[in-house]
Amino acid sequence: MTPIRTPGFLGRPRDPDVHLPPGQYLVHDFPVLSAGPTPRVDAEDWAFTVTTETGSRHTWSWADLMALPQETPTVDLHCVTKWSKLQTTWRGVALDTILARVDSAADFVLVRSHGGYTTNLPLEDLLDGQAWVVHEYEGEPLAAAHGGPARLLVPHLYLWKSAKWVSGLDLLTHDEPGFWEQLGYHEYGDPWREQRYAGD
Ligand SMILES: Nc1nc2c(c(=O)[nH]1)N[C@H]1C(S)=C(S)[C@@H](COP(=O)(O)O)O[C@H]1N2
Ligand SMILES: [Mo]
Repeated sequence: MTPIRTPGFLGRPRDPDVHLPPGQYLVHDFPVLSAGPTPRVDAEDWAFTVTTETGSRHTWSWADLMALPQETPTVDLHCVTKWSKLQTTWRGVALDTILARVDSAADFVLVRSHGGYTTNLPLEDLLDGQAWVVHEYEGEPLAAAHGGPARLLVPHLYLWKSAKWVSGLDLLTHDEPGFWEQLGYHEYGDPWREQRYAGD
């Protein structure tokens, strides 16, 4: 399994404050933040489509996703609204695995969700064990409110990058702002550098 390199997971002291990026506070519940209604997507109908910069499309069904090697990352979550939740455990497939057979020279990604939500990030932030398409949370199927049947998990960036009800990726040669990024949130969103809004 790919080593997990999420800040706050490996080799850090036990003092909880050390795990908290600037301006964040700890929560022990799991808040739900959604910009619209929860789309109801059945696993049987779920599919994940990667479209490359040349227009070639690769699609994974739910069965395809389940047949890929699964990982169980334990990571910290940091929401731009200032709550952080430590040591959450998920199950899913690394983007390294999903993108291994996709030929692309793209540098940027626009992530797409059922319901129309989008978010953008550099392609390299999805690779090297930094991101997963997850379908279980703490040993249970992922609840619809938290993005079930499957969501993106990119824990080293603010949680708005972790698109719920994920439906695919557009691999792009240029950066294209997503939903919150168009509304003034930071294009990258590193919690350790407190990149909340454009210009931070
Ligand atoms: N599709 C979709 N994904 C989304 C959102 C959304 O509104 N729609 N909200 C984002 C934001 S702002 C946050 S903080 C997290 C919240 O995840 P949670 O509801 O599981 O806590 O989901 C992110 N992913
Ligand atoms: Mo958020």
